[in-house]
Amino acid sequence: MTPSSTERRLEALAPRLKRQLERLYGADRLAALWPRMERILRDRAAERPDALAALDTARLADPDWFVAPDMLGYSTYVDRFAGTVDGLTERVDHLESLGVRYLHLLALLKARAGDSDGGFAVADYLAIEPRLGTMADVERLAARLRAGRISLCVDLALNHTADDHPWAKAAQAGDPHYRAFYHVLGDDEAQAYEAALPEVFPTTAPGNFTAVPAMGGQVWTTFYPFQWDLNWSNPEVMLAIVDTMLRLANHGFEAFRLDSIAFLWKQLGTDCRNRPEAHFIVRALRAALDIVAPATLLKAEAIVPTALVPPYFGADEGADWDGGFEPECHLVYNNSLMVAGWVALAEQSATLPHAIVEASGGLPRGANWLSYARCHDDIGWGAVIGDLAGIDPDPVARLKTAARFLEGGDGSWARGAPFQSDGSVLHGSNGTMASLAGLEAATDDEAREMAFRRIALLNALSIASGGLATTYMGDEAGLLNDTSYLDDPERAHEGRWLHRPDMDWSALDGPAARRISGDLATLRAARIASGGAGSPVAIATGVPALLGIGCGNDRVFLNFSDASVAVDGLDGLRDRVSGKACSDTLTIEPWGVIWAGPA
Ligand code: OTU
Repeated sequence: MTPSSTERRLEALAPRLKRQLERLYGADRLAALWPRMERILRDRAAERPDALAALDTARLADPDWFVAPDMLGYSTYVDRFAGTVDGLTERVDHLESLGVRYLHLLALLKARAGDSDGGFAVADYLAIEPRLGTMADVERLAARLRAGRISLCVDLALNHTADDHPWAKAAQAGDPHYRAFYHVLGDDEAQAYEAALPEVFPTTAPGNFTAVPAMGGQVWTTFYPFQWDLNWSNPEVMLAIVDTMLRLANHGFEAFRLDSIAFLWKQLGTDCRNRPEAHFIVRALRAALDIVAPATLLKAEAIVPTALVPPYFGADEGADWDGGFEPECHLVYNNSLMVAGWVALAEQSATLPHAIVEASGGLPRGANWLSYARCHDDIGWGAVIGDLAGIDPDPVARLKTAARFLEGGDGSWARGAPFQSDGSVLHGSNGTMASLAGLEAATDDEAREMAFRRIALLNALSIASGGLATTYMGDEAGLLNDTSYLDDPERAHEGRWLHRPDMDWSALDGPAARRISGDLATLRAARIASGGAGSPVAIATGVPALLGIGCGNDRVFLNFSDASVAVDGLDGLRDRVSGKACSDTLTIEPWGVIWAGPA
């Protein structure tokens, strides 16, 4: 990087960054803060390796580079996939065979000793988990991936550190500088906040505070007691995290998954989620990244009600600001679409995904959804209550019915399990894609065929909706629920391990893997042929179980029912799934997909 290109970007984008910092910390504090921020930006820019600076230049010239029909992703724990980082480097060919262009590695950074919430209790943001390898190994992996046009993504869990992170340890040792990195409250104050706070893990980590004698009060712990929420109202946290993020970008990470990003700002009397200041923080991070490492993507993980999700792409700041649109994240998980797909499968109705596809349009330039059918977390049902409220007078009852079905209720082909509930309240459900879709329970060829179709149906929803469609490790092979976590005292309490099996490399040659991966390849090829990526378009079908999505030049129809349905008006088109010409009235088989494009 020539110093002048950083300086040019600094000059152009400093107003954006300053504006957000001023809103968060006030003009007085900004004056002292800014020279320190500038120093971090310049120092990290000076360290940026040439290969990454070249990527910056290339991507600035092509800001939509990741909104592409062939942009498919993969997400995995390193150890469960390949043991170590080096082991993973040797398996990149598997990712290439799937056409993956984006790889999200979970639990890569050094985690807390003992239970670490699957790596989401980070003990050192700048070190690799020692069991997995070293930063040098990761740099080699990143270079190998880059050569194969695969962007490496790492989690940045910015809401909390582990209780054994050096900052937390210094705080416990009485260092006032680091104590102020966290929220320490008196009992009454904590109780006053608690009154308006929901719980993320009500059964395994009830409440949002943990009494820590060494801290002399209640430490804010939204998730597990060993995950200490950072106090973002302290500008020192902002400086430390910007510096950390830019250092990681210089190691070759091309994307950051901003974990639990909705939780960053606390405000008494509110649920402390999705606060305006949380958005200002993300805008500040984005501006810093755009100055120093503009090749790098930000991805928001905001598992919140549908209507509150699009703001994580950014917003127009309005008349008092001539800067116009303030970007936040390039990518945002389309959690609601994922949830809606499973609801549709359970209730054999496309009503909910239709509503979510409609709500998913109109993306800004240089932005896309991250779409997916499953991930390492549970399927949390709450996010779509608002969408269903417009469709059903009792959305919670309706979602409970869908959840119970997927959890294996009477006569169900699904084999899931309730998460953080005994099944009587609405929270989340666990299970691998294959087990939830019916493969585990299938005892004959007919049932297996239906399970394969349901898996392809949800993969089609993810791919046809135009997002960066990401497969969770093992789902391409149809891996089933893994109950071995119950024998491990550190994991037995955490039901999400049910769907985090070890990769079964021998299964890749088996019939399930060949069928599922084959269907994935067909869908990928169809999307590439359609030219579609980015904002999805909902197509009304008039048939309750039939979802229609416009993808590029094509129209995709997904049959969410165990009965055949007919679709008209496709004469002259070709179905990219079967390869056959479409007749005027076409029958879509149970759980089938038709991807109709120009012949
Ligand atoms: C994220 O998820 C991670 O994906 C989880 O694996 C972590 O446990 C958690 O953060 C803490 O770091 O609330 O908005 O219900 O959906 O915990 C993000 C389970 C989150 C997840 C939820 C979550």
